Amino acid sequence: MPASKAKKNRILTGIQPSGDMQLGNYLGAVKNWAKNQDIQTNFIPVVDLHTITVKQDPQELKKQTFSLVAMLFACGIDPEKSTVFIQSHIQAHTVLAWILSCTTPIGWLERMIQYKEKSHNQERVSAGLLTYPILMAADILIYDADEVPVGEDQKQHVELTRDIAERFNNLYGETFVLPKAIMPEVGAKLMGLDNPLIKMSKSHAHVRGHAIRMLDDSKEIERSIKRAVTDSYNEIRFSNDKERAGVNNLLGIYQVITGKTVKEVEDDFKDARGYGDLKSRVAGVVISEVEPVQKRYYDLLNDPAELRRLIQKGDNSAKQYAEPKLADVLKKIGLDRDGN
Ligand code: AQP
Repeated sequence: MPASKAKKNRILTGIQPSGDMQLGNYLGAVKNWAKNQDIQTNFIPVVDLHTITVKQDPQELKKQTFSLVAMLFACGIDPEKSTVFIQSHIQAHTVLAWILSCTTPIGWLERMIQYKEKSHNQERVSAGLLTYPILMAADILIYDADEVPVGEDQKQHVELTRDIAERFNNLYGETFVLPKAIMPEVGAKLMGLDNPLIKMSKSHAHVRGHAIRMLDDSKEIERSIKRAVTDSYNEIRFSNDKERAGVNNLLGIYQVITGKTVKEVEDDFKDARGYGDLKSRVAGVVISEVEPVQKRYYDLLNDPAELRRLIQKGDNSAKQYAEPKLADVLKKIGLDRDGN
């Protein structure tokens, strides 16, 4: 088949409205989704139903959800090429999740590492925390996604999705595509500025000083990077040494943004005067990277009618895939409305 006619891979990749998008979400994920949108078919749900497994302030959740959609477009996701939609607007996801929960053994869920970690030492654990990988499976399977880009922590959930799909296919006949987890390139994982041994996260309890948020102004970015944990070696080079993880992280951020090789990055800093200089140069490239994104974000946020239109467009496009798929599933299990 000529390359131009080859079927594009279908990618499902969600993002939670659990806080302001941080630089790790952008450099490690969203920027790549935008880069690849001509060669793959992207489905990008803002997974608000996943976010409520942990208690959220309702007004804040609503604000974060709409803000995140605007941020995705500001980051270069093109509404003409990718389907961005709000998970809770497509009710077929939750219906399918219920159906799949009836064919999924509870032991499969209890084995999930993330469930064990998140429920550990908690007095009350919601059923949603246990069953949310089934909702994630529904999110993926309802679009016949071929690939799901995930970090190490979510790989097990994609494997579970394959098991869930396989079991359903065995019980009711070929229905679901078995999706593959794909891991992002090494180096695209940003670590916390305050603790470079943990991943940078938007919902971190003390997000200031921990993460660079996409909406931080230049002063805030400079301040956060200036305070970033480093070491006493005063040597600017990449290293796998845990003690040097802070400097490694700053160099990694510089590298992902500039697209340079390890050697080119280290050469750039040959003349640097210590970590102070490293930090101000890293802050400089970060600011140049996020400023145009911020401008596009505020332009869109100041045009709520356009934002609503884009959300409606994404929702409608997602429904065109999700609803017929759910209808097929309902038919297979004997819940369709056809009396014959
Ligand atoms: N630090 C990171 N470095 C590289 N990639 C990252 N991603 C998240 N943090 C980093 C990637 O961003 C995408 C969307 O993530 P998500 O919002 O669905 O959930 P997450 O991975 O749990 O991201 P956060 O910021 O850490 O959110 P909270 O604090 O709510 O848990 C994913 O592709 C993820 O790999």
